[in-house]
Amino acid sequence: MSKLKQKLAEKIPSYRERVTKLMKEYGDVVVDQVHIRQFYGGMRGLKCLTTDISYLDPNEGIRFRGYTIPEVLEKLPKPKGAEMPYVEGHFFLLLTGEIPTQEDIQDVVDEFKARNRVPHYVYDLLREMPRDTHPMTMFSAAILAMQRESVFVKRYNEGLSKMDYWDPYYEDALNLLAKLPEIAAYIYRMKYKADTPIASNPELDFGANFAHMMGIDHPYDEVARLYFILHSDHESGNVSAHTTHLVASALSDPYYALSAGMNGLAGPLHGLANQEVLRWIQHVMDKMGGKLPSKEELKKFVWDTLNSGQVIPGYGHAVLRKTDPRYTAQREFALKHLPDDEIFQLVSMLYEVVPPILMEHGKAKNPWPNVDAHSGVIQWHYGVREYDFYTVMFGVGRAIGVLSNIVWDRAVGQAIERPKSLTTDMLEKVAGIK
Ligand code: FCX
Repeated sequence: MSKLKQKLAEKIPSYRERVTKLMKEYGDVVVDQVHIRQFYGGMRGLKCLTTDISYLDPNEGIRFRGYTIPEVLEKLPKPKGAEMPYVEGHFFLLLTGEIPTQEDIQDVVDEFKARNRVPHYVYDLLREMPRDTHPMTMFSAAILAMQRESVFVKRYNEGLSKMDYWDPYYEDALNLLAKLPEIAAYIYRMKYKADTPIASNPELDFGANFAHMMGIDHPYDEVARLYFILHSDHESGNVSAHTTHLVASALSDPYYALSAGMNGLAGPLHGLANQEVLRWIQHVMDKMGGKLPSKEELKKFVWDTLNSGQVIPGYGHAVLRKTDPRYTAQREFALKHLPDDEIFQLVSMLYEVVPPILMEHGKAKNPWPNVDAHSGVIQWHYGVREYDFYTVMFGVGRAIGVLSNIVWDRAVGQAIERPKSLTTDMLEKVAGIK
């Protein structure tokens, strides 16, 4: 058994005891109330899910296993000479709650390398799909196509104890995760670079190998590590995390669950938001004849967008009530590596212009930027200009968090999800108008 799996196995019994105690002795304790506005408002803010992988404080932003983004970027081991940590180490942290040592890291890097060969039928499937298929559709289909490889299904059909479900889930999660960089890069090179795939380099770590297979030089390896870590998890209630958790709750294997989660990530109000940001920025630059607008001109663009009934993409958030620390981390990278990039300068101007306007406009509960407001500008700078593809990279990162979550869901015995629905009549009776 690998050190990572061993460490995970050691952590599970005490968590099981805590969950059993909560369920057996405190199961009837009331945590939250449900209001009629939440029946139609996306259950906004309803406390009804649990995860230890990450927590999103509205005023502080995300913490991964209790660590802030700056702490994660500082404490996680880095490849020799690198600025950003191993993505494999972040997976170790999310799965076990511990910062891995350099020795732990090599074990995880080797685990991923041993599992990263993509079955040929995946490429056959992708090549048969019409070339203009959205890359997220290709990505989700590629994940689902590998469902036949599920260790969980095999072991479940052999009669597996429910106490051990987490074990084959772990195997499926690593087998799947290790293959995502190559699948994503293959889709990119097939769709956008004249079908010129670049073979995986077994010497490289997860992030560096992705950059290599995309055909982009240093420091894009650092961009890839940062991007995957920042997008890995955002507690349990966002669409991609909740969908993966929900589908897995029926004991669908990680392949079915992740593919479903990616389908949710493909929505314009969720993962596709980062490409909407770039599309809007290109629109601004086109209107300005390719030169930077003045602050006054930019303010007019923002008001025109709002007055036409559209959202300013990349700003606002269902939970956050401050600038997304994932935005800040990207801004710090851009200040160091691409300070003179024109699109970065426009994104910086937006950071000054948009929040006061959204506050004056008065609708958005959160006038500050989220991760999407910055992720595209760095990709664009390093030559990834096909913004339809950005959400695929978001999906590779998000897989790290949602797969860690469903391994733990099985470990603590999360039941099949089954909330109750009411009819409109019933709600009207509760409201006292019937
Ligand atoms: N521009 C204009 N209007 C905005 C706005 C913006 N940036 N943000 C919110 N509003 C509007 C809403 O449209 C809504 O108007 P309505 O009442 O007419 O519908 C009103 O303000 C109240 O919305 P609010 O409750 O503040 O925000 P929502 O929860 O409705 O979420 C956005 C608003 C647009 C941000 C929503 O689509 C969203 O949260 N999308 C996810 C984007 C995102 O967070 N991406 C990163 C991924 C995620 F963080 C993750 O990692 O999982």
